[in-house]
Amino acid sequence: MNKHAIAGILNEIGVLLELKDENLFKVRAYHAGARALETLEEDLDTVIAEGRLQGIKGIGEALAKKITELQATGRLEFFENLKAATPPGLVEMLEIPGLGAKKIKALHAQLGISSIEDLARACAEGRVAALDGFGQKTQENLLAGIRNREAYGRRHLWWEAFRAAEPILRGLRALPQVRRAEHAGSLRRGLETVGDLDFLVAAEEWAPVVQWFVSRPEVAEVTAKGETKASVRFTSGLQADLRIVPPDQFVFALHHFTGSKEHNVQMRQRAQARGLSLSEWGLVRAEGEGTAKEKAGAKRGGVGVGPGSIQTETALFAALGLHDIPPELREGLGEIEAAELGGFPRLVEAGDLRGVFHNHTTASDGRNSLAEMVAGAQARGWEYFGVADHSQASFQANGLDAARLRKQIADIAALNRSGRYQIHVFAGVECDILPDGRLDLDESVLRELDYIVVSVHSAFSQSETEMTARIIRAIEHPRTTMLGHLTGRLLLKREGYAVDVAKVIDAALANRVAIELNANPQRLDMDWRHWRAAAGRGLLCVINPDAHDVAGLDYVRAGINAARKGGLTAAQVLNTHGLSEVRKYLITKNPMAGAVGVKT
Ligand code: DGT
Ligand code: CA
Ligand code: CA
Ligand code: ZN
Repeated sequence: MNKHAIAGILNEIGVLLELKDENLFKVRAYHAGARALETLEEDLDTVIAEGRLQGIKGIGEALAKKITELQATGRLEFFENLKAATPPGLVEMLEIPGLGAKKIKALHAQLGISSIEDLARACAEGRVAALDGFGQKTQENLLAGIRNREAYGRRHLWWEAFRAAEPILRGLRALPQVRRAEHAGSLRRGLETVGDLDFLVAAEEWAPVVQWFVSRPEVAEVTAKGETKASVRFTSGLQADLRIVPPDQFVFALHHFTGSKEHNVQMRQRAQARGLSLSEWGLVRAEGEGTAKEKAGAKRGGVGVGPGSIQTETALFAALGLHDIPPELREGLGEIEAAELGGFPRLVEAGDLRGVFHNHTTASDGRNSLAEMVAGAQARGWEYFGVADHSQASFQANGLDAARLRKQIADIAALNRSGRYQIHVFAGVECDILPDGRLDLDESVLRELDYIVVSVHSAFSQSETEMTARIIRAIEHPRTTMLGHLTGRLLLKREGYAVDVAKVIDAALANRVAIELNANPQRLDMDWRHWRAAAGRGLLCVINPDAHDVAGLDYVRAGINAARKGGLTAAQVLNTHGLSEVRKYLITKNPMAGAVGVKT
């Protein structure tokens, strides 16, 4: 077991102990131990092998024994027993925003609440507000948190859905009966959350395909099974539909099941206005009323629109007098009107990216070292890589003060000069926007950096007016290069803080500050719905993975999705531009930008 997994378990132990009402010193010792492991710069296996674990600050004898056991066996008896002794309902309550171990303990002791359902009832009956340290406002927030959890519980992050879908799609394509297979639905449209997966297959023989699909090892339940379709629920809770069609219907079915519903309704109306009828089976002349007839017509290749003439979605759109519409734009938000007037520009693609800016290392709360992150970025074929660790106010993320930041700048300079990597490393920071809108670091150190990402990480409950003024003040700082995760939302978990997005966009435009499209699958912030109009006015987007480890660099794929949904072209995204173009942009904020470690 690696140190991050072990740290995770130590934190869990801390929480479980607190729920059990253990002495707070003991509780804190586990959290401190977890932090010590997370920030350990050396290799844990080496430290243990050399018997030096106990000497590390924050790790005493008892903790060292437990860490060693976890590292060697991946299990810890003490933890297993502790988990078994804690009511699962109490642990689940930790998922409600605003509920920590302390409050859960109070609810349990004073009202006998031991599950989320108990809590919902107690809130509805007003019993929680009456408790010491709770009050009316807390009770309302808890109830809202429970409702959110119910509403969100049924959807999944695009990234999770994508990762679950990929191997199934590959498996389907490898079956001898399968001619074509695609995923459809919200996953293909690149929506930030996905209700269920939709697979579409063209095959002449159906039974073996259905059988293969329902017998995947990750299937927990087969909820429907027919001749040409099946629905399953995976152990992860994600559900998936499979539909099989004859090859000549594939393109119509693909378009239909890609949706969205709103897009489909508008497409059908458009077909009707032209005397045609569009369905999942085909595009036929509307004269033959009735589905069965349509279906038969479509099976012969589509009456009236040229037998077999429609083999691609592009041809399908063309048959209705439309330019091609990329799946990401099919939300019924005016894309059909736009496709009538002209073609869409080529949208940004993953291969367009030449680098990324907002990334963390072990210097703050990242899990890979500077060198590991740089090597990872280089392996992805990028030209440049920006390091933006947290600043001092984010103490929970081990943020850097001026002295530590200067040390990192020197490390980056040395790395650039060493010639060890072809990729250029930019020195930046993710600087906290303090509650009053000032930046967390002084000008004297800010001007030594190539760029500055400014982000809100505290005082989330400010009013919309305060928060908007706060962010705008940070944007107006002469050294600010880009704004990080504009609303702070965590999809399916936490709403963003209240902020007037339109005013922030105006300020970013006025100050020529880029806004980040944070590509972390939980964030995708600023939301795609704002991008088209803003970029049309000249707002520069930067797609950042906010990576905390090397694997996190791949999140850019989720960001590209969101950017495409926002209609962005490569030119509108800063980090599709080459190194010299990017430098030109960065020096508008700091004449010394791009100079760290560059020989002059
Ligand atoms: P989701 O799964 O909630 O994230 O969203 P979708 O868009 O994947 O929806 P889903 O799985 O219910 O259906 C897949 C597609 O099938 C949907 O995008 C459009 C099409 N579709 C399903 N039901 C209807 C319907 O009642 N009318 C129309 N026009 N299209 C439908
Ligand atoms: Ca779906
Ligand atoms: Ca579905
Ligand atoms: Zn951040």
